[in-house]
Formats: sequence, C-alpha cells, structure tokens
Amino acid sequence: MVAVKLPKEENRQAFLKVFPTLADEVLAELRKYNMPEDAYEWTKKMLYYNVPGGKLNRGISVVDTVRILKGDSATEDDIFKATVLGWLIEFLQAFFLVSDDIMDASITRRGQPCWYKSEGVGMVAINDAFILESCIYIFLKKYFKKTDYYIELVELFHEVTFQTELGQLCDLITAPEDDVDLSKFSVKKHQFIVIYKTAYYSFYLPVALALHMVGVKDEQAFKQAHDILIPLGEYFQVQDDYLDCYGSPEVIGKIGTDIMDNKCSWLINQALAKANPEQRKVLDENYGKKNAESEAKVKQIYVDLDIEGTYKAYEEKSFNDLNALIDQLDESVGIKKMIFTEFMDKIYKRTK
Ligand code: DMA
Ligand code: MG
Ligand code: MG
Ligand code: MG
Repeated sequence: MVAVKLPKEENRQAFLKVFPTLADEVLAELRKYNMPEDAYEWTKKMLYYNVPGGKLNRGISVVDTVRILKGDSATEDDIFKATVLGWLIEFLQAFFLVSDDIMDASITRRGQPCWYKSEGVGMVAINDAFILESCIYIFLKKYFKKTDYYIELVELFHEVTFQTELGQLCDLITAPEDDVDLSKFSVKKHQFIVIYKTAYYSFYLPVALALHMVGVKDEQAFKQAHDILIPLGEYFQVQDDYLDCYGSPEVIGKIGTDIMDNKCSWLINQALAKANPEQRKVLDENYGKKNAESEAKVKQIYVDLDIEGTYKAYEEKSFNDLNALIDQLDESVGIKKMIFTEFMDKIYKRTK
C-alpha cells in the first residue's frame, strides 16, 4: 500500500529515479542488435538530452491520477506501472519537441540549444525523433503485453500521436514562411490547432492511460474526462502562446519565435480583433518577418492594445469556467474531481 498523496518534490524525485532504468533498456536493445559503439553512445546522449529535462507535468500526472483513483489500494506495482506510462508520455513529448523545434526554427529548449542546433547533430535529429517514438512501443511491449489492457494502450498512443500530428500540420500550414496573410487567422482556427497539437497528448492522454490502468471500462468516464481535459489543454496552450511573447527565456527555457514564425497564436488573434486600421497595417507589414525590428513593432502594437490585460482577463475567466465544469462532473462513472483540480493546481497562472 502507498499513500494517496506524497509531497510534490518527493513525487518528482521518485518519478525521475526510474528514467535511467528505461534508458538502459533502450540501450540494451541496441546491444542486442550489435549496434556500433558510436551509435550506442549517440543514442545514450540523445535520450538524456531530450527526455528528462522538462517540467515532467504530463508524466507525473499519470502517477497522480492513479493514486487518486486507487487511493489506499494502490500497490508498489501500480505506482511503478503508472510511472512507466508517465515516462512514455515524456518520450512522446520528446519526439514532438525535437521535431517541433526543427519545424519552428527554434533556438533553445529547456535552457539549452534545441537538439538539432546542438554540436554535430543537425538533421540527424529527425531520425532521433523517430527513435524516441519507437521507444514507446518497446516499453509498452515489455511492461504491458501481459495485461488485459495492452491493446487499449497501444491504440491510445497511436490515436493521440495522429491527432497531435494533425494539429502540427494545421499549425504549420496556417503559418507559411513566405506568405503572410493575417486574414487566414481566426479564434476558431486557433482553437482547432491548439486542441489537436497540445490538448490531446498533454491532458487527455495522461488521464486516459490511468483510467485504462485502473480498469475503468465505462465510456462515460473517458468522455467526461475528455470534455474537461480538452478545454484545460486549450487554456494551457493559450498560456504557452502568451509566454512565447511575455515569458522570460531564463524561466521558460526557450526563446519565443511565434511572431517571426507567422504563427496563428492567441495573441495575434486578440490583437486582430482590437486593432484599428492603422494598427492593422503595422501588423500586416511586420508579422511573420524574420527580423527583430519587425518583431518589436508587432510587440509594440500588443502593448498599445493591452493584450496582456486581455490575457489576464481570459486567464481569470478560464479558471472560473473550468472549475465550474469540474464541479459538474459525475464521479459515479469512475472518475474523481480531484484528478482535474490537481491539473488546475499545476498550471493556473504558470510562468513556465
Ligand atoms: C507545441 O506547439 C506543440 C507540440 C506538439 C510540440 P509550440 O510550437 O507552441 O510549442 P513550443 O512553444 O514549446 O515550441
Ligand atoms: Mg515550437
Ligand atoms: Mg510548433
Ligand atoms: Mg509555443
């Protein structure tokens, strides 16, 4: 038996302790295939560089959710399995981030150069991203093949991966490098992009994995979880868009690129709604341009339009709306409100 709630830092340390075991297992696969020594060393470095350095919120949420659902009856084995599933989300996230940074021409990630930008890596990072994805299925087979929910886990990872890729597709084609056309942006378009590129894998996936693990079968449980986690994920990505412009790089660990990348960000959509024709002209002429002066002009319009104020109001309203949604959940289908209040605690007013 294990306690329902451990202190946050202890939770995080316990979660982190499992990573070297998983990395060793991937490396054992390379040994099995008699991989040359340089490929072995490359993979080892690549795994440690890209998988464990983030906030780990997604991964730890699986453990938190299993603890909440099982309460006192959670065994050491339950916690270990939930920890492995949590790490698989972190592998999935690493796969997405390595590729996202190439596609977004980003510079830093988690306080260090993006993997593709780091010494001697370059476009090998594309194949590294594929390897990170493959690790998920190695671990699912190793730890879950004998469970009666193995196929559910495999299908869930495949489905959520596809949804995320579709979100990334829309994100990218809405932001062509050489054809800035702000009239293609809209709040609806933004909402679609962020739900697919972020909400499914970051919010729905951890809880759905935990529900499968504890044996919940009621479709209503998955549906109710979905209906609260998707708006929660949308809110999270709006925060990400906000922090891209207003977060400090030392804190968020990355340098914002959304304005230069012509992204359909929450901020530009708010600015478009508020801008007068003169301000609109400045936005049309400077958004998506790859130079610091143009970026500064766009940021100045954001200041003039008090987009930060608009964001603060949005944050407040979302917090209230999401709590109201949580309050309406029906716990009898196999979920608990606390799962979702834990998520809110982790992300409300986040600065990184
Ligand atoms: C993130 O979108 C989505 C995925 C699937 C990684 P983003 O490019 O805004 O993320 P970040 O700001 O972390 O580069
Ligand atoms: Mg990005
Ligand atoms: Mg991106
Ligand atoms: Mg971003």
